[in-house]
Amino acid sequence: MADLMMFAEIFKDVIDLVDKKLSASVVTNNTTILFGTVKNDIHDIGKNLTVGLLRFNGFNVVDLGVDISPQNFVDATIDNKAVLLCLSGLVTASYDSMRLTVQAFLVECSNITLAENLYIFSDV
Ligand code: B12
Repeated sequence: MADLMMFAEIFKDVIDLVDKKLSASVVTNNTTILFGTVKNDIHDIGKNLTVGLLRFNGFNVVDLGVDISPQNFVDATIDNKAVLLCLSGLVTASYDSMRLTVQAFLVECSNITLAENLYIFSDV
């Protein structure tokens, strides 16, 4: 566990450094991916790894952080015109949060303008 936490800290610092060096120039397409760990979950090592790798491969990734509510995901998807939503979560409680997040999109879709094709991926 200690080794994993240490790795996560180092990886995050490396990503920050590379991000600063490459800045926006590494973004090679306009596809916006929204990423976040769902409500009631604070695990983010795997999320940060995946976000970093997507950014290195030219995607514009908006990382919302951890413990994100369904409504926050909906609002951020609209604000950022995201076409891909990635939900991360490791604890059992995150199953419910993911379900509620997808439900929130189904409810909101009927009265707001979402990206025409929104794809939702989850980690579970
Ligand atoms: C590190 C860790 C922690 C750290 C988290 C640090 C951090 N900043 O993330 C700390 C110590 C804080 C922690 C806290 C807790 N933890 Co914890 N934790 C772990 C541990 C050991 C490793 C998880 C990890 O980071 N793995 C490494 C990463 C690289 O792998 P990954 O997350 O799977 O990510 C990969 C993929 O999933 C993918 N990915 C990630 N997101 C997404 C999204 C999409 C869309 C896609 C496609 C892919 C993708 O990318 C990664 C690259 O391959 C696991 C046990 C385990 N072996 O998994 C327990 C574990 C997840 N924790 C657990 C628990 C219970 C907790 C606590 C509730 C403990 C407590 N009582 O306080 C709290 C959580 C509180 C909360 N509300 O969230 C349980 C969950 C059990 C359950 N069924 O609910 C586990 C399974 C341990 C266990 N066996 O009991 N934890």
